[in-house]
Amino acid sequence: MNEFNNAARPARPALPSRRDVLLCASAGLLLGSGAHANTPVKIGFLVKQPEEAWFQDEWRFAEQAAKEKGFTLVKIGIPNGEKMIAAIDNLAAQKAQGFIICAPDVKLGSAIERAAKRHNMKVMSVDDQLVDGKGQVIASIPHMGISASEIGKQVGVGLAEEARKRGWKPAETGGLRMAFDQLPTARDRTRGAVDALRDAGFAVAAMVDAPQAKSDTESAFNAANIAFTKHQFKQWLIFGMNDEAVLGAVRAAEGRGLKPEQVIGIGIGGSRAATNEFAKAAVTGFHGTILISPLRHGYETSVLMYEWITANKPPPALIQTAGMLMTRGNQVEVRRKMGL
Ligand code: FCA
Repeated sequence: MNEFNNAARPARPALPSRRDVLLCASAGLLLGSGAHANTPVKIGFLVKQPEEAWFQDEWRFAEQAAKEKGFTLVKIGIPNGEKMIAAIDNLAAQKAQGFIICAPDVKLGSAIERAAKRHNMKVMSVDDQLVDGKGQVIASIPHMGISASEIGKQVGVGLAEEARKRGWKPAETGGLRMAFDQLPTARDRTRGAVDALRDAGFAVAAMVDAPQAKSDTESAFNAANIAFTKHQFKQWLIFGMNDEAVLGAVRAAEGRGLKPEQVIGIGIGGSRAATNEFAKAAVTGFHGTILISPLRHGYETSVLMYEWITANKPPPALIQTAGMLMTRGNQVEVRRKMGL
């Protein structure tokens, strides 16, 4: 028996009372087809990497929305496709009316849309936009993601500025792109950084790709180690899809004896992974991060889903959020400006 079948549900008389009927009728007018006034709202929030600080922050802000609006939030980690489908089925068994998802693989998009339809649940994606079998974006699933190439460009501009401040010569500088190209947002972010470095006139001697097997710090560490073995430069600019990618590469650089003065790494995220690094007594090669908003991605998506369920108001098809360069020096001010 499914554990969720036991979820608390209000006891109901077999026949609806006159009051229930009236409530139903007015709720039908107010809420459209999606929800019933007496039915508690339940929303799933499914993320691919629950161990990552970014996703924990997203969940924390989603909880805040749940508390404010009075709905139940069901958080489930979905590291692979099998767990993901099981999680969606569980949500349906628990009578959730909708869910927000950052899928373990964006190519699962059509399967996700089918599962949601089958269970009559609403679905919105967050962070990673879903694609169909042909790799086309599924525009019928509302999405909130970061403006990937813009944020990548901010990384590139930040790197070029810091390199100039340090008086680095482009001919002695390598650019390390931590690559995770199977994920479109990761590809767009890192390509944006490459473009900006070029536009900023800081043409490094070589742009080296370090392909990560997975999107975590350990895979980034391994990928960067291979790149550092193959290519030697006096100093390095390091960038990637997120803070974990850049931190892995910075650790690999340290392991190979590169000093913090020889490394400028700028990540994307700005959650605990980055701020822990800034809190270290000694400066490291992790120079900065583009702070993005777990508040918007966690709280706002949850409120949008809640309004879709209760007021039949669908979310905008696409929301792209912005970021700001955060370093050791300006972190307090930047967090405040981003409302965090
Ligand atoms: C992707 C990445 C995360 C985070 C998020 C906004 O899902 O995997 O690390 O950067 O986008």
